[in-house]
Amino acid sequence: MTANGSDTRHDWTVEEIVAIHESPLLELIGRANAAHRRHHDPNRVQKASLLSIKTGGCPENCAYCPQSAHHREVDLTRDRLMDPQKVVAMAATARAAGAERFCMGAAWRQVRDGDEFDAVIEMVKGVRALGMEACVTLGMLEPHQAERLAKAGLTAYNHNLDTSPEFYGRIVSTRIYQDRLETLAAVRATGIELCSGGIIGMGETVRDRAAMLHVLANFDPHPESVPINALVPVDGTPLAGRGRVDPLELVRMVATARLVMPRSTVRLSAGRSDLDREAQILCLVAGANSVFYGDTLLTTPNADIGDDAELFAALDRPERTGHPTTAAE
Ligand code: SAM
Ligand code: DTB
Ligand code: SF4
Repeated sequence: MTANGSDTRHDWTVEEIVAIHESPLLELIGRANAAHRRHHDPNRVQKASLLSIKTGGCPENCAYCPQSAHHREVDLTRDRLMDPQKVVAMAATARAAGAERFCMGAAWRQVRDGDEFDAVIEMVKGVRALGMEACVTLGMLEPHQAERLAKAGLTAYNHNLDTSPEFYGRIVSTRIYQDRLETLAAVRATGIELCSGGIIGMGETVRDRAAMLHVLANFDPHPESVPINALVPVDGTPLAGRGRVDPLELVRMVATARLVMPRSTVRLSAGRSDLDREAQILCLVAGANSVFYGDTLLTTPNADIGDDAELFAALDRPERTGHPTTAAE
């Protein structure tokens, strides 16, 4: 807590964040849950739906990403920008399935003015007209492009820092960390919410994880939305051989993000398909309050819809899950 009693700080040090991350697990989860309950409804988990509106062929060389044109061995079908009407129809279907937020991703290095950007603007307007939150992730943006997205009613712009400034060069060499920060600044200047987080499991250290959270937590205000992804290792990418992360590492990362950015929406993002129901619930107890819902993330499989139905039923009322309770009948 600060002197004025607030637990929202912008002056964290990396050492403090490492110490939080490395604290005894039960204490960490307990503290994170208390922070979560101070600022959020503990029973509310927002469902967001994700759609790849333009797939593959990206000129950037992000080592984790199946959509990079540099990773020729990846088995992925490239796809041109989708038709806005089709995108909005898919958003309506996602809304009917319970999604409140619709996130659209394009495998672009940066936005270019012209027909394709005009089409994205149409998508944003269409999604907003459905009464849903709209988020897009389109790569780097210039201030005037951020302004156009704001005018179209965009709720949030996703642009992940992915890892620490120190480790970043090991993951991407076609752009620098400063490029990411400049896009985030351009977005923030328009009043669009920031959605920015990262990936664990790429070979980074705990200090790198803490250093990424440090950059995010020193934004004032904090990013409204912080996605925490576990690497989905994809064949043909340089990180294909990395094992899956231990679910408890994800719990620690979520809890640490919750403690250093207590008011933000922490999204349990890629990698959920490898977590059993109980590991996901631990992440929710540790402060995650949103998940991506639906068959696929951008190009890789997401958690199974049937499993998610069971997860949400279990969170709601135990007797609906079909698992008998131990209480006397
Ligand atoms: N091209 C844009 C950009 O990089 O900002 C937007 C799309 S990009 C696919 C969005 C985010 O997806 C990346 O920043 C990264 O965090 C995440 N991502 C991509 N591939 C992933 C993977 N294999 N495992 C986990 N997260 C991944
Ligand atoms: C984010 O942080 N994770 C989502 C969303 N923002 C765009 C993307 C995850 C992508 C996982 C790999 C894939 O499906 O291509
Ligand atoms: Fe391109 Fe984004 Fe994938 Fe990097 S993460 S290769 S910028 S689509």
